[in-house]
Amino acid sequence: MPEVTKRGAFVVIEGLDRSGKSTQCTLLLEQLRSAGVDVKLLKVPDRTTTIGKVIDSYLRKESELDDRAIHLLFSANRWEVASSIESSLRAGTLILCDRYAFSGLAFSSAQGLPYTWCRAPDAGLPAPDITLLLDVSPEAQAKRGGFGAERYEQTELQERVRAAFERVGDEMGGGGRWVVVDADAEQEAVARELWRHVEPLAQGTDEPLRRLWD
Ligand code: 2DT
Ligand code: MG
Repeated sequence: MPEVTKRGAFVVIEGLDRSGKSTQCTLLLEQLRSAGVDVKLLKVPDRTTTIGKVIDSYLRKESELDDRAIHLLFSANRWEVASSIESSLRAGTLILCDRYAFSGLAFSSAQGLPYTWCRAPDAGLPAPDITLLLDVSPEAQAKRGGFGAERYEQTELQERVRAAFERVGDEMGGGGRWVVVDADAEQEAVARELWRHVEPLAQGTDEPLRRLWD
């Protein structure tokens, strides 16, 4: 009988702009690697694919698209990597993903698209074992200096996105799969908090892989 091995865990980091999300992903990646964990870092949107290039041009305001059309492209950009996420997890690799379907839900519903409509195209994607939301207050966001020039990088919309993330979190419920982390704290404190949640999953999990939105 072959030895039964654990699959890799699927860890998602979500957050607003200026929440320190990308920095924390890099720190977490380094910490996992130095603990000897086989880990892959993904970023969505992946701006390098054919669909990703259309998304990139839209985000940089070089093109215009209907809100629903861009929402579906963001989702398609996740479906492009869904099977490779799944095979990596089955091979025992931990997948660390910078943003995921929750960003799609939060940003598009904050633009006024119906929430249930926004959920639909991501149904069936591999579900994370844990999602860590880096929650930054508007005050801390402002203190960290100006937003960039991309679409969505403006205070009023970010406040609506923050409220939308709160709704997503409420619907994800308890059970430790959705964790809000205070991202106003010092970088090292945030990193320690993330590690506290990720370390128990670092060596893999026996849990069956779930799908959104189960
Ligand atoms: P980055 O700054 O992290 O590259 O994100 N977004 C992202 C959506 O509107 N829908 C989605 O499905 C995803 C994944 C968040 C670029 C911007 O794109 C937004 C910020
Ligand atoms: Mg950005």
